[in-house]
Amino acid sequence: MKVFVSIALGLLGLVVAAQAVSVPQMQQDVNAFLTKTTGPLRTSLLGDLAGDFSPTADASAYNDGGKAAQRLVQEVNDGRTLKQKNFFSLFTPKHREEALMLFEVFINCKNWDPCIRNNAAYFRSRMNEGVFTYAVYVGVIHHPVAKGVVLPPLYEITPHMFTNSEVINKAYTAKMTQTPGKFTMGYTGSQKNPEQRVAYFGEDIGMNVHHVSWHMDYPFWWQDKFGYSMDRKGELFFWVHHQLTARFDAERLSNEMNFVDELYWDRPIVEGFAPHTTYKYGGEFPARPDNTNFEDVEGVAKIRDLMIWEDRIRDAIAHGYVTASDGTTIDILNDKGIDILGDLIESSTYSVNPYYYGALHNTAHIVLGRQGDPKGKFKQPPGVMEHFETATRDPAFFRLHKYMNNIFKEFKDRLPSYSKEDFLWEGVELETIEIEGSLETFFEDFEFSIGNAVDDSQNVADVSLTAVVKRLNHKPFSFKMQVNNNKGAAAVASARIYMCPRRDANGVAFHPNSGRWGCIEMDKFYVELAPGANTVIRPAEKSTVTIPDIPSFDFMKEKTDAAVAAGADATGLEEFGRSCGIPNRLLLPKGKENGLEMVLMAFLEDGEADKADDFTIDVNSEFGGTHAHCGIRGQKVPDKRALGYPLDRSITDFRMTAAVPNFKTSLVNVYHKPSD
Ligand SMILES: [Cu+2]
Repeated sequence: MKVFVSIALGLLGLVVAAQAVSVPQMQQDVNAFLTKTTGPLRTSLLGDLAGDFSPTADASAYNDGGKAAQRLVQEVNDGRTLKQKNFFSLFTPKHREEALMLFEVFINCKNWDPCIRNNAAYFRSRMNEGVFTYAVYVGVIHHPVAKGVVLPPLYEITPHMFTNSEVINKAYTAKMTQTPGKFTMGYTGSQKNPEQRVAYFGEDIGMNVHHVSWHMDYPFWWQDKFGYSMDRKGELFFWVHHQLTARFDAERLSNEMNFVDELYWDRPIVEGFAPHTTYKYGGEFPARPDNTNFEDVEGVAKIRDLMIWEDRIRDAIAHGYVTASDGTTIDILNDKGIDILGDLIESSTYSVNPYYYGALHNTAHIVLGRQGDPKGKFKQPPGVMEHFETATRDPAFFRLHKYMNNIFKEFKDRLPSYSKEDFLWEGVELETIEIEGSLETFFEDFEFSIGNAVDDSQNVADVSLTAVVKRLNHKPFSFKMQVNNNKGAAAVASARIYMCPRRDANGVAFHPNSGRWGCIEMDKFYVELAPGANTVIRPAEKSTVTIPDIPSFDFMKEKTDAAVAAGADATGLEEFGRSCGIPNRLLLPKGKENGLEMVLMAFLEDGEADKADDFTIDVNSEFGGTHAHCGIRGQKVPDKRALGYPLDRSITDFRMTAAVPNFKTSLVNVYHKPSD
C-alpha cells in the first residue's frame, strides 16, 4: 500500500516534505475562501497574502512548469471565462472545462504557500463563484499537500442547492430587515403525492452531501496525470449507486410502497417533480409534470442514442467481452469485469471505449434534467438531475439508477455462482448474529446556517439565518456475534454485515435470489479472533459505510482559529476528514411502527485471504473511515473481494449456504417511533 502511494505521489513529483504550512493554517485559508463565496474575499479571515501575486510569475512553483496557470490566466484575460453571478453546472462542458483548468493550477502547485493559497485568492475574484467552489473542493480532496484539511458541509456553503425557495425567500427578507431568522424547511410537494412519503430520504441534506462528495472523490473526469490511479473506480460507481437504490427501496417498504420501478426510454416518466428550489443566479429549477414522454434534447442526445448505447453494453455482457478503442477485446467474465462496466456506463475517462459505449449515465442525467424544456425554447437553467447535490430529490433519479442497476445485475447474473469451497472458512463457526440494543428510528430537528445564501456587504453586520429540517436518526445499537475459533491459534476475520428486506409491500416473502439484490450493506471490517469462543461487539457508529455528523461551518472556523492562535499542528477536526459516506443516522431504514422485518446477515472469512495484495491489515484502523462505499483516498480498496460479496452473484444451491458455518442469518425488526 505504501508503495502504491509513493508511486502515486511520484507521478507528480510532489515534494510533500518541503511543506511548511500547518494544517490549521491551511484550514483557515480554506475557511476564508469558502466564506460567502458570492462576495469578495474577506482577507481579514486569513493570514497575509502576497501583495502583487501573479500566477505566471514563478514557473518553478508548479510541477507542469506553470502551463496550467498560463492557460487559465490567458482565458481570464481574454474574457472567455464564465462571468460571476451566473449558475455553474458540472454537466455543462464549458463550465466543467473552466473548473478543471483551475483544478489543474491547484494540483500542479508544489506547495500551499505561496502557490495554492495565492492562486486561490487571485482566481476567486476573477472567476465564477460556482466554478471556484467546485475547484477548491476537488483540489483540497486530491492534493496531497492539503491532507488533513476538512471541507465544510456543502449545504452551508451553497444553501440554494439544498434548501427550498420558500426558505431562501424568507432569508432574504430577514436579511433586508436585519432580523435574525430560523425557518422551518419542509419536504417538497404535498401529501397527495405518494412519493412525498419517501422525500425525507431523497432530500436529506446529509445524503445529498454524501452523493456529491462521492462524485468529487471519484470524478468522472479524473485522469491519472493528476496524481494517482483510482482503484476500482467503476466498481465503486456501481456499488455506491446500487446501495443508494437499495436503501431507497428499504425506505419505500417502510412506507407501504413497493420497490421503485426502472426507467424505460420508450415509456412515460411516471413521476413528475416540482423542485421548489431556486438557483442563486439563474432562476427556478425547472419542473416536470407526471407521465412525460421522453423527448430528444437538442444539442445533448437523442433518446435513440441512449438506447443504442444500452444495446451495445448489454451486447458486451452477452458476449462476455468489451471492445476497446483500439479494436482489441477485453474479457469481462471475471472479478475485474464489473469495474470495466462501471467505467463504461458512467462513463468516466477510464472507459475503454467512450466513443462506442457512449456515456449512458452522465447523458441520462442531462436528458432527464431537460425534459421540461427539451428544445431549449424557454431558456430554462439545468434541472436538479444535472447537479449531484440535487439529483436525488427527483424520484426519476432512483428510476434511472434502478435501470442501470439492472444492467449491472444482468452482468452479475452472468458470472458463475460461488461454490461452497469459496465461502468456507475451516475451523471458524459463526454461532449467532444479533442486535444489542434496539433497532429504533425517529425524526429529529436539525438546524443549519443558510447565511451564505444571501448577499452581504462588509459594512452591514451578519444576522443569524438558519433552516430547521427533520432528519431521520436511530438509537445507538451494536452488532453482536458469537464466534468459535477452533483453529487453535488467533486469526483475523474479515466481517461483512448486511440487512435485507424480507417481504415486499404486499407481504410476499422475496425469493432469496431477488431478495439478496435488495440487501443494504451495514458494515465491513477486520476483527481479531482469539482461539476458542469469542463475543464480537461492533458498535453501529463505527460502520465503514457511514460518516459521523459533519459539524457546522461556524464550529469548524472556531476550532481552526483556536488551533492557529495556539500554534497547534492539528485542528481537532480529523474525524470529519471525509464527507463521502452515508450519514450514520441513516444507517437504518425508517422501519415501521409495528416493525419492518429484515434479515440480518453476517459472513466471516479469513482476513488474510480476503485482503488486497500488499495490504497490511490493522484491526484497530478503519482505513479512512468509509472505505465500504468510498474507498480510501489515493489508495487501494483494502480487500480484494467483489463489492457486495458474498451476495453479489446468484446463488444456485441454497442448501450450500445453510451448510457454511461462517455464514449466519437472523430475523430482526426495525421500529419507527413517530414524532409526538
Ligand atoms: Cu451519482
